[in-house]
Amino acid sequence: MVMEKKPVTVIGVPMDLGAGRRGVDMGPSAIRYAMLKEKLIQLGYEVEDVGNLHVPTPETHQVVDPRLKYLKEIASVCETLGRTVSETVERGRFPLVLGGDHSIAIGTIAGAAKHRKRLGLIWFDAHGDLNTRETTPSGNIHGMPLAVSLGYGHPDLVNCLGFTPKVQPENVVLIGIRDLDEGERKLIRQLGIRVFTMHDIDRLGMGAVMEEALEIVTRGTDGVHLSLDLDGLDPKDAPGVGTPVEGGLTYRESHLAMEMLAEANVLTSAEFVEVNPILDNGNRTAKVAVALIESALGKQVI
Ligand code: NNH
Ligand code: MN
Ligand code: MN
Ligand code: MN
Repeated sequence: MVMEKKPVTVIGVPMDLGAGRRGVDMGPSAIRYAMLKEKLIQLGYEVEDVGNLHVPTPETHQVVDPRLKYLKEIASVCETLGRTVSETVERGRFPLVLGGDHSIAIGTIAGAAKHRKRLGLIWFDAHGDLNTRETTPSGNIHGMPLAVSLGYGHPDLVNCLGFTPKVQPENVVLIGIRDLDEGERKLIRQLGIRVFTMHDIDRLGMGAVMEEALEIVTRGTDGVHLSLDLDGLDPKDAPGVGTPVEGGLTYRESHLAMEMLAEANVLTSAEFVEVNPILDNGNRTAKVAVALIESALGKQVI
């Protein structure tokens, strides 16, 4: 079967207000420098790059609430991002968002969910990103976007684009998880979210994991969003991330997941986040991100 090739719109979000350290703001440039556009054109896509959204610099702003650092600034960027993603969908195009730290998922998912009756969500990450102001160990909003998209968190974040929740727990899967905070474990249990930890992936294999994941995110949905945090991969394969955690997905496991997503032909939007070229080794992590994007958009060996 030939995959439908919707024209792609690349949206850069040089956000680092949600992370504990600087450098992810250079993620969009690093991914572009790794030949993203050229590779997608080679794959047969029409590609439009709308450039980067404006994101304020942390040095020129102040932390008001240390448990929700840069709340106002992040909420405002996410609102703009949500509108940009939503307009991209309205124009019949596939939004491909480049981060930036993971707090931007609040905006991307708002824009993606706006036009769907029900959105499925695949969350690739070492972390759960299910913290709230009450449970966060860091005050960093990049540890909160999945909770926010499910309707839990500060109203300024939860009400992005004026509706909540964006996704239902029964259509959300987490993959690659190996570092959860206590409050996140509680929320997972309370909502009954399907979490594929590294332990599950070791036991079942990525093929079986993705088969079950695809069933969950497509059950009763009319669109699927992929939110991929590069720290889901093992630091050996993706060293340029702000919060590396040992024991992650291999290069091949993550590729297999992307290839199965492409085969299923269900993706309606995607984002690739947390690439930090300052901490990287020869732009390796951005190159991995581009290779994963190619696989998710249908690149095959033969
Ligand atoms: N769970 C921690 C926190 O809330 C770390 C989150 N860091 C991430 N998430 N990179 O993907 O701060
Ligand atoms: Mn994350
Ligand atoms: Mn993470
Ligand atoms: Mn942690």
